[in-house]
Amino acid sequence: MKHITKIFLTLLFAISLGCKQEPALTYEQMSSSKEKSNEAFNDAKYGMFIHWGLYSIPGGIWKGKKMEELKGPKVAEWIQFGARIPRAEYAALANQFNPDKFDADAIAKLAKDAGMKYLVITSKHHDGFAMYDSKVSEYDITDASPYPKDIVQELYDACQKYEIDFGLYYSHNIDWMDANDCGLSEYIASRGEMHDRVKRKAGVNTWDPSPNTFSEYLENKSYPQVKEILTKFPNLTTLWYDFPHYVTPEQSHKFYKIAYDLQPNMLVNSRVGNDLGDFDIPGDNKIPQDHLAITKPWQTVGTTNNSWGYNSYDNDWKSVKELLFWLTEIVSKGGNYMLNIGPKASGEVPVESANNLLEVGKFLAVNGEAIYNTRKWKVTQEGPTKIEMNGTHDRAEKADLKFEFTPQDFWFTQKENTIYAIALAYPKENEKVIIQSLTLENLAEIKSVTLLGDDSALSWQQTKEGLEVTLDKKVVDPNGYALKIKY
Ligand code: FHN
Repeated sequence: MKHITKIFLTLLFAISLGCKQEPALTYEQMSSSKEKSNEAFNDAKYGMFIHWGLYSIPGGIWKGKKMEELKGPKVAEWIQFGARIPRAEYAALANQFNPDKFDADAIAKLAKDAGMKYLVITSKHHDGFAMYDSKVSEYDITDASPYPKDIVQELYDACQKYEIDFGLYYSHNIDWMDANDCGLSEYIASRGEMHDRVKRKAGVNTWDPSPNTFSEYLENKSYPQVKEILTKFPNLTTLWYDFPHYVTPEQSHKFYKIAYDLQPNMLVNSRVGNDLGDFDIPGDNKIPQDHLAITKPWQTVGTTNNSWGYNSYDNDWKSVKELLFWLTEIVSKGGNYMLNIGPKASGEVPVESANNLLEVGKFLAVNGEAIYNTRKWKVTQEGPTKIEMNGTHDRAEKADLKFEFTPQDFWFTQKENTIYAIALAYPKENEKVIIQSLTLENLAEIKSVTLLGDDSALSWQQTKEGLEVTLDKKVVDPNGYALKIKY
């Protein structure tokens, strides 16, 4: 008997050695293992953001008051905050949410035809309502609304069909239904410093907070839902956390680790909070002026008008020319552009935004080689037109802003021994353009110059003034062109 016990105990010890827990990876180890995903991110350049939820029903107007007459941010998805709508009253919107015109295939095809390589949709925004069939909370599309289908699942499946990479937005800190005061009191108790944002209680439900604690929200909703969406939707390229102002460094680390443990190759954005994250977000509708200071991959997120969620009275749509400016300015600085659509409550995409996206797509069908898979060059742009964009309201407040460009305006990207020069205006017939950054000393000897989308011969010469090119009436896209310059 003793002999058997001895063997059993030896076996048990051996097994315990084999099962020795590996030490948990550090954040640096997790983040530094994503080089391949970072490269794919930097290649993709352009994607679709979708903000869609119960807020699309009021569309920026609550009991006759527009967002501008309410408190807080003017973007339409903040209407519950702005109008201080009690949770039960806001949740009742779910009873009428029946987007019978939602067509996931059409939206994925729109992204494809727009030249977008990836798509990120709000799985749960600040209002706490899940746009997917959640087993963690019944405050979701399939349990609380008459719409029988799982919106996120439909879009996920459609994106697979069109080979559009898929990502999810999740508001992990702010939740006006279930997060009590969104962690504000813990923040003040533990960190004390009173940022203006904290003094303003930015994003906090102060009018009808849920009775549970913020910690209970994290444990019973936020962490479990993140695990849920990362299990339900495999092979995501992006998890896009947002508004992390009151989470602690430990909580940010936990949100990052949950993502890594379930999908180790997926990128997590910097809004996981507390300086973590695989890629940076310079700001909403913000093009960084100091792009060289950004050491991580980065992404500007932008609206097609001035709101993320559908706003029924905001028809200030970014023109095709403006959208092309945003894209070329961002990509020439080495960033990604994720451009938002805000579907209506019906599920329809506002036609103005869809049409403009499709025109940008036509430009990219001809000139995409100058955008996708490129990297920034030492010169990002030359020419007389300089436009700074510093935020969602910055553009709305710049009434005199015109997106008109000259034939001397060029944006540059590079790929190995090729420079691309992108223009958003043609020269007059037979007028020569001179690209001043492409002198012999600034580049090297140019071997060939071609016009993307047109294989016919192009007259050019490299002089001490730069690269002189005559387009000879060639037009490949009404909104502009790109030169491929090999050296
Ligand atoms: O508060 C949100 C806002 O509603 C929207 O989702 C944007 C998108 O970047 N993020 C937060 C504000 O920065």
